[in-house]
Amino acid sequence: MENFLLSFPLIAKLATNDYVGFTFFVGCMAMMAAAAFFFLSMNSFDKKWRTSILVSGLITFIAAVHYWYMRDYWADFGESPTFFRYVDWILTVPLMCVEFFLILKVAGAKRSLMWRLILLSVIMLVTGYLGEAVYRDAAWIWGLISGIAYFIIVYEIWFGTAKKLAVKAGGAVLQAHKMLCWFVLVGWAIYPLGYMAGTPGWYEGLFGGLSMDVVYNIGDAINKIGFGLVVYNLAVVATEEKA
Ligand SMILES: *C/C=C(C)/C=C/C=C(C)/C=C/C1=C(C)CCCC1(C)C
Repeated sequence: MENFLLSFPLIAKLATNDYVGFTFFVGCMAMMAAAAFFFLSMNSFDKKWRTSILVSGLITFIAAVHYWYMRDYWADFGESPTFFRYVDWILTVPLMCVEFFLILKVAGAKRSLMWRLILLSVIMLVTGYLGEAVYRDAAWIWGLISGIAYFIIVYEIWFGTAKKLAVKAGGAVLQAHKMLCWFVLVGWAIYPLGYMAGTPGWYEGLFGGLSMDVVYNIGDAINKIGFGLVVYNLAVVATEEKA
């Protein structure tokens, strides 16, 4: 009996040198903790900010669930859980676009701004998926198209309508917007590096030593939790100012 159970273990063994598996494991825990933190703190804020904090919670919660699956997938098959990865992103990245809209609503942000950002993020991710999973031989072309969509997002929030609204709102909202802009410019730039490390192309070898999944996992932890904390901080400051 004992031997029988041992041949069908319920949990996969994590080798001590499995850095990828380790980052999936820790990433999962970090996302769970962050989600609990955002959900539980939600009601201590002024009504106006609750939806923003709720969305921070949803982003990390959705990621936690996907990390649970990705951790398993990696442990069982030892390969990148590309499908789960992109399902996670296609849900969470648009929600990050919603965050921009929500904090800029005080300055009169329109839904069209939100939909524009969401559409760009979907283009960025779908083309990335095509390059990474479907047309790997042409990965650099799909990566380039994805990168263009990414740059338009960066332009929009740094210099476009979103920026103008942030300036109009001023104060804590402008500060938070600036921080989120930095996350998108620097934090999100981590992903194309992972992509180049994990797909074939002229850039091969440039990032050869890096593991795509480790890069993506670090990017996710920084961006999803960091983004949420910026919004959390805004809610704290704005609620205090009012009190
Ligand atoms: C929580 C997940 C986040 C914030 C994921 C963001 C993903 C990106 C910014 C991905 C960008 C890519 C490019 C700009 C080019 C190569 C393909 C991608 C999809 C990795």
